[in-house]
Order: sequence, then C-alpha cells, then structure tokens
Amino acid sequence: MLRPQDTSTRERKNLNGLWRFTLDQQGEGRTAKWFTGSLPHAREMAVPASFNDIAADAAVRDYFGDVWYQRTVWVPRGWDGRRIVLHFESATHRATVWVNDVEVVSHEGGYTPFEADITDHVQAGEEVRITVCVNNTLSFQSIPPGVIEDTPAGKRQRYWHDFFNYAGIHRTVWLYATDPTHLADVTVVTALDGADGVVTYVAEASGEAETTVVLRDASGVEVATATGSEGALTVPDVHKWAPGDGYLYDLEVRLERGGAVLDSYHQSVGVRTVRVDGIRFLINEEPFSFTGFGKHEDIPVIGKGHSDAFLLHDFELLKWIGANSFRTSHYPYSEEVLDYADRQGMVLIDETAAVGLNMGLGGGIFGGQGYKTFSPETANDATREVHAQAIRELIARDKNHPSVVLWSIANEPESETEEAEDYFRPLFDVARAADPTRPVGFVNVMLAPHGKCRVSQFGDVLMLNRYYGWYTQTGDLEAAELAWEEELTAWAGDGKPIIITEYGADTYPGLHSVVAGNPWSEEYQIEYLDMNHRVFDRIDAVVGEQMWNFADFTTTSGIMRVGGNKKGAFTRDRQPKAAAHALRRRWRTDLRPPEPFAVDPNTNRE
Ligand code: BDP
Repeated sequence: MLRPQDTSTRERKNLNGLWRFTLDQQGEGRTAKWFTGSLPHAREMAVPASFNDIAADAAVRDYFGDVWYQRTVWVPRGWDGRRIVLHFESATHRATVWVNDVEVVSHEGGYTPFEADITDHVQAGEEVRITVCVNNTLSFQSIPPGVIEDTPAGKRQRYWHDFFNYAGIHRTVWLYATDPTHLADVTVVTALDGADGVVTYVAEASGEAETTVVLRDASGVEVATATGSEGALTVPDVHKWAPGDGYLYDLEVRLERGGAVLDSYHQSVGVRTVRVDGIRFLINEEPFSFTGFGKHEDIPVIGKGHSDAFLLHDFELLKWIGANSFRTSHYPYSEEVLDYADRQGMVLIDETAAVGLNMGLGGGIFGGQGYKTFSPETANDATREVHAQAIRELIARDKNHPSVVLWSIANEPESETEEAEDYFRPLFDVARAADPTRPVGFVNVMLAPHGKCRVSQFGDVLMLNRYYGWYTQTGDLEAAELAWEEELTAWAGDGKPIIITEYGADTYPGLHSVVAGNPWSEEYQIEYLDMNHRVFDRIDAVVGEQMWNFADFTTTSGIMRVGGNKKGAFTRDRQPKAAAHALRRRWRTDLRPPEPFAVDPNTNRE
C-alpha cells in the first residue's frame, strides 16, 4: 500500500476536522444499522485525536466497546473516471467502514494504515456519507492483549501494558484519486559500492503499463534513470544518508502507456547500509552507538492523536539533548514521524504493538494475574497470527524509511518458557521474510535474565530493559550497580550488540533531596542514570542507551503511578527535569570541554 500523496497524477482530499461521534454503550449500532443514516445522539469529535480526554467525563475516558464516527464529504467533480480510495492512516484498535450504506473495509490493529477502493460506491461531484465503527476492546487475540473481566461493579477492561489505552481515529483520513492503472507498491533497498550508491527498486502496478524511474538528488538534479518494473540504479559519488545527516534522494516512479503518464509517485530514498558484525552495530559500515529514548505518542488532550507541532518540538528537544535515536515504543508511530526522522537523520528502532504479552508482570505482591500468558485460552495460535500480521503490516509500511535500522517485534513478552520459544520462533521468520535487509530483535524483560531467556537466541541484537536501582535494589545504587554489571557481563558473552532499550527511575518534578539515594527526587534520577552509565561504559558490547522515557506519560491509575508514569527526562508538557541537563552533558559531545592536557609531573616541573 502506498502512502497517499499529491503528484502530477494523484490528488488527495484531507478529511480531518470535526466528525459526528457517539459511544455505542448498548452495543446496538451494528444491528440498528447506524451507518444507514445520521448517527443518533451524536456529539462532535476531533480527528485526528484520541476521544478519551476530549470530554470531561470518566464514562468517555474509560469507555471500551464500539464508538462511531461519521461525516459527509463531497467527491471532487474532477474525479469522474478516476479510481477513488478512502484511506485511514490508523484507527485504534480496529475499525469497520461504510460508504453510504455499503461496508467497504474492516481492519484489525490500531497503528497501521488501511484503505478501500470506493470507486463503485461514489459519484464525482456528489456527497457521500462515511461512517466508521471503531472498537477499542482488547482481548487475548488482539495486539496488544487485554481482557474484559466481570466484576461486581460491572465489566472492566484490563490490560498489561503501562500506558493508557487511548483510542479513536489517531491519524489523518484521506480521500484520494488515481488513474485506474496505478502503482500499488514501491520497494527500495540501498547498498554502497565504494563511493557509489546502489538503489534497487521494485514497482508493482495494477495493470499493463511501462515503468520508468528517475532518481534525483536533493537539489532536483537527475542522477540516474531506468525502465522496467524492477532494477538497480547506480548513484556515482553518493551522498549517504547517515545519523544526523538525513540526505534524501527522490525516486520518481512513473507508469506510462503510449507516451501518456498514468501514474507518478515520489519515493524518498536514503542511501545507507545497516549490518550487525559481532558486537558492533554498523550503519554505512561504521560502528553506531545509540543515544536517546523510548518514547510514546502521548500528548495532553489529544492523547495518541498525531500533532505536527509536537512532532517538531520533540525533535528539537531530542537534538537539544543529543539524542541520535529513539524506539517507537510500543507501537508503530504516525508516518509523519517516520518521514521527519528520515529528513532529520534520526535513527529509529521500529516496534510492533505487541506489548503486555506477559502475565508475570504486574503480579507479585499485588496479586497474581490469574492467567497464563501462552495457552489455548489466552495468547494462542490465533494471537500469533494477529501478531504476524502486525509485523507484516509494520514492515510493509516502513520498509523504505532509511531512519529505521532495526525491527522490534515485541516489548517485554514472557520469554523464559518453552511456550514463549514456540510462539516467537516463527515470528522472527515472518520478520526476516518480510525484510531480509534489517536486523530483527525483541525487547527482553528483567524477569527473563541471561541464562533464562529462551527467545533472545533468535535476535540479531539484544535489547534489554532493566531497572536495577528502581524496581529492584530500590534506593541502593551500590547494590544495583553490582547486580546490573554481573547480568550485563553475562549477556555480553553472547557476542551480540546490546542496546539498553529502557533504564529509568520515576521522578516527581520539583521533588529534591540533599542526601543521595532518595527515589522520586530529581537528584536520584541523575544518580540512577550515572550508575547505569558507569556500567554501560565498562561493557564493550553495549552499543546503545535509550533512557526510559523521553517524557512523562499517561497510564491507568494505580498505586505505582502518580498521575501517570513519571520516568520522563521531560515532563508531559516537555519541560526538562534536572536529568535532562545531565543527559545532555553526556550525549552532546560538542558541548563537552576539551580533555585536559595530560601533564607529566616529571618533565613539566618549572
Ligand atoms: C517496562 C515497560 C514500559 C514501562 C516501564 C516502567 O516496557 O512500558 O512503562 O517498564 O515500568 O516494563 O516504567
């Protein structure tokens, strides 16, 4: 599926704005066919946005089940004879769409795009009604998983991931038009050959036509051309895409018939290579060391709705602090984020929404979960198929982004059991079949330490989340340092690159402590980070540190959380905690004072 764009042959109409909206508390909308007319009891709702925090109403915020969105749109008069497509960049966690009375598409998974060819159901120059039933209920067969429990107070949605289950239409909705003969997909893979770049492309078309490709550099100068639906282009003396240098070429792919251009699509291309070599992670054959964060899409009022302003501001802060990378924890982010990361030379670990597949977490002294993670009744073969599809859709969507250097197929799943090994083995194959060019891994949890984890054997890279000094050895950083170094040394023995994908301490902004070892204080967050950094610096296999989290974020409420997760280097409204300045001093090599001259006490005496 191609991302909608305006070109000489394509035209888009943005459907964002205020839609009619209603909760379907009785679950009656489908049987009552709400799509056949104006939605009952509708209020207005912003698109894109999570619906949860818009209303000042707990019944809306904590709602699970079907919600309905509806609007009308005029199909442009000039689109007669064109192929007309309705495209959703995402709807969380699943949706069914009707155009007038006709169901046109259903999609499972809250963070990847889907679309429907609606040519047969609309007329150019006429108005149509679009109705979307979005459902945010989590089950053991959804990614991420959850469960609805019957309690004396009624049904409750429960899930095992540590962020609020925001839902709705989170990203842009498009109506777009192409020629009936159109490009259906474009794939590019890049390589380096000495000073030259090689861009291999495959273009899929919907019908018979000649394919021509033109590669232009960033100033628009043509550097290579080819014909045919697949081929390779050589870029003499290539300007590589590299961390901090988001140089992009533009590949125009054209479908032509009898001299007429039927379709033209522009695919940006960053020429770079990625490879794991022993304990090193190589970008363009040079060792790369990740600095940065696990992030969230989480913004006041709009929740997981995409915001261009926050996108730009977050990247400014990432640059300010010296982050060269982040992980799209714990789901595929908006495509705007990926495009911008490409242009900014930001390096991404791209993650599926498989988070919370671990009943061992959240149990402990607060009561067991009462579920087994993997069993015929819980996460089972059907779950794995949904998970496999989530991996395929992530890779299909993001395969052409040079910023993406590593796929993360899950965050902190159960990985110490035989069932986990059986569940995950084929999923690594799914990822590698979908993209043979990038390393694949998953993020390991503290409950499956070295020697116990049975899934890390499948990864090209080890990604570890550890909270020594926070969830264990709380406040005792000396003990934490010893335990952490011991475990990390064992992992280093596996001979793979290690990226610390989470390490962090909840910190209440403004809480201070003059004595060391005082959790929740701004000082403790810095002491905690310093301890971690000492350990990382002693282990050669550690090629990355991504602190948890970039900013404070919203979670379900509970005694472990104070108005959300407070492990941010920045507050939720993006003000720096003291730790942000400390990270900046470590990561911004350009701000470090020059090393003092080594003075030989014997020769330098006056
Ligand atoms: C890890 C999870 C992350 C949590 C974090 C925490 O990967 O989603 O928010 O710990 O506890 O378990 O802060």
